[in-house]
Formats: sequence, C-alpha cells, structure tokens
Amino acid sequence: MAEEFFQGIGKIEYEGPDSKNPLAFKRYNPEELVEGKSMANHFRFAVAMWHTICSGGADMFGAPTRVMPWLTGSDEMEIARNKVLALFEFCQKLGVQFYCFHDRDAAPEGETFEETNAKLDEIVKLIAEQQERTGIKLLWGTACLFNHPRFMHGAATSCNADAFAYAGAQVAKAMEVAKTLGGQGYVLWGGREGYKSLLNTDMKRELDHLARFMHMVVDWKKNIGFEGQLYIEPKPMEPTKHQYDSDAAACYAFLQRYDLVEHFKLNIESNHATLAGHTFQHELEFAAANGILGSVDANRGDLLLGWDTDQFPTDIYETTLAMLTILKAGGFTTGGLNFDAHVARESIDPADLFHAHVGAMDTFARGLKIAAAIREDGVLDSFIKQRYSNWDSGIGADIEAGKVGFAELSKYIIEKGEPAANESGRVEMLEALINSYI
Ligand code: XUL
Ligand code: CO
Repeated sequence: MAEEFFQGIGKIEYEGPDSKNPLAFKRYNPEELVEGKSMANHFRFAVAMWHTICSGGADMFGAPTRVMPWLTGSDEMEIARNKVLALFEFCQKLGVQFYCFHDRDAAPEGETFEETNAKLDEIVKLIAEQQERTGIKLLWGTACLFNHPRFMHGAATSCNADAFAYAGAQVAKAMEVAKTLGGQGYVLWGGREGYKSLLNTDMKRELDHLARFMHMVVDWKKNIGFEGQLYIEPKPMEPTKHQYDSDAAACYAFLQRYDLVEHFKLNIESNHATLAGHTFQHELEFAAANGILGSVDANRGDLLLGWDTDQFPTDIYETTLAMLTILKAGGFTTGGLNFDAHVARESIDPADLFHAHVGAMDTFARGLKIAAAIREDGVLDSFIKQRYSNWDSGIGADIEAGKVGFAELSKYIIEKGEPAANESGRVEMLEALINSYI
C-alpha cells in the first residue's frame, strides 16, 4: 500500500446546501442533471499539477511555506514519483476526473536533453499506471518553455535560433507524452513569447517565427497521430511586458493571419482576461462567437493587485456569467475547467488544497444552476432577441443577406428620413434580473 499523503481526509462527498461540513460539497453534485447533462460532464474539472502539487507558496519576497509531505524522498526521482502519487490521491479524494501538467512539473531535467526525456519517460509510466488504476484522465498536457534560462528571450520568439530549436524538440516530446497518456488536449501558453523592450525587438520576425512554430506543432500532431485538441492560452503580460497572445482577439487575428485557425481553439483563463482589461465573460463570449472556445483555466485576480494572482474562484456572479456563455456555446467537448489556481501563501496545510477546490467547485455549481434557471426562464434571451428583431425583416434582413450596399442605403434613408426611434437598453433592469436569480 502506497503512502497516504492527505492523511485524515477521505473522499469528499456531496452533502447538500444545509451541510456545515467544510470538506463536503454543498452544491456540486456530480450526478445531478442540469439541462439534461450531469454536473460532472458540464464542468470536466481538472486539477493543475503545478500549483497544487509542485508550488510551495514562494513569492517574490519570501520562501515557500506549504507543508507538502510528498516532496520528501531520497533523490529527485523518488520525489517526482511521490508527486504523481500525491496528485492522483488528491484527484481521487476530490472526485475530479481530470488533471493537467507541464512536462517539468512531472520530472526534473537531466544533464542532457536525452537524459531529461528518459527521466520524463520513467515518470510517464507511473502516471499511466495511476490513470489506469483510478480512471482519472489527462485534460491537457503542455511544456514549460519559460522557467529555464535558455528561454530568457522567449522560446518560439527568441532571438536565439537554438532556443527555438530546443523548444521545438521539447514540445515534440511533450506532445508525444500527451498522446501516450491519451490526453484530450495540448496547450501552448507563450510564457515568454513577447518582449521586454521594443528597442531590441524585431516584432515582425518574432511573429513569423511564432507562426512557424505553431505550424510545426500542427505537422507534428499529424505525424505522431495525436488526436487531442490544440489550444492557445491568451495572456497579455507577465512575465513579459507584452505577450503576443495578449487576448482572445489577438490570438484569433494571429491564427487567421497565419492560416492556423482550423487547428487551434483557445484556453481562456479568467485572471488573464482581467489582466488584458477584459472580463472573463468577454473573453469567453469572443471565443464562442468565433467558434474557438475550447477550454477554461478557472481562477480569479484581485481588484487591488495588478498581476496574475491565480486565486481560486469564489465569485458566484462571475461564474454565473461565465456559465451563461459556456452553456450558450454548447458546453465543453474536449475541454474542461482546469483550476489554474493556488492557495494563499498563508494557507499551508494539505487540507487547504481541498478547501480551495471544494469552494471553487461549489461556486461553479451555483453559477451553473443559476445560469440554467435564467435560460429556462428565457427572459434574458427574449430581451436580446427582441432588441435585434428589426433585423429579422425589411432593411435589416436585406443588410444581413448582403442584398444591399451604400447606394441602396442612401435611397432608403432619403425615403425614410430619421431611423425608427431607439428603445431603452434596460441595463439596470437586466442587472437586477440576474441578481434576482442569485
Ligand atoms: C500562466 C498560466 C500557465 C498555463 C500553462 O499564467 O496560466 O500555467 O496555464 O502553461
Ligand atoms: Co493558465
């Protein structure tokens, strides 16, 4: 019997809204059907290995604080094995079906690239066994192209062609690993794909290189027969001053410009949306409107802090709005809801990881049920439908159908004169309506 890392904590159960047990779900009931689909299938929750298992809570001003019994072992490979065991024990007790990881979350680097890959292969064997034992699956894999000094100028957008080559070799391996593990997706987050200063940067060249890299990803996917979905994860800054994949719209423009749009969807992260000056719902809505909403990294920022604080979601209003958009878009297929979030530096106990995830899952469960109730009622939908109804016939329908141009519009307005009177947008009425469901 393997060592138990989360001692004193059993399987987290659904106990219903009246439960006072902090380690029980009050709202997330995996089997409960909402709009004909189980909550588990709506969310496809995933645990992020890097935050939950790897990060000790260090920040720019202080050392790690967290108690992490799995980080002890006689050598770094034993620690790596313990991390995997801890991950699967955590997911199993929490009752989530998926996890996500970077190559370097799982195994350390060796002296050479080949040695690094051998270490990774050894750990991937253990991960595969754990998947088999528990039925827990890989939502997406990715490669860490931002930690090592070799990527200080970027990876695919580095001024150093060897750094690009290294990144290519590393992603090739990470995609193979995702395939081996039956991963449902593969994420490319451009941690340092941007710049610190335009004074030393050839932006056009870097963008062309990023596109070359993405085409190599697409070719490799075909080459190795990886069937998962590819995602790009937008983020505007941090660690760079400006990241090229700055928001959903920038990613979409890039994908179109370089003929990549059919191969990628987006992994939208809440805190990245707010860093970009958007709301989480805006980014989801933009992606959905353009058919590229793939997956979600769920977390939240802090209104008073201007960086990627990656806190666990607790805001029911925000999860309601997000779920309205996700439901409207038809829900997740290959994607899911990955908690790219970490506990506060002062939340040091292993139990805090459960408190954080349980609270966040309940927050999303409430958002889902509220969003479903709003949809069932239909008031919001019918308001929007009514608001645009003058496009269903007459000049509106002719414009949408491409039947008229400026000449016809000029004639129309000369005959008609002033447009039909505008009606109220009823913003406050709709805001109060949403609150009446919460
Ligand atoms: C960083 C971030 C990453 C990606 C995966 O802000 O969100 O953890 O999700 O590399
Ligand atoms: Co993320």
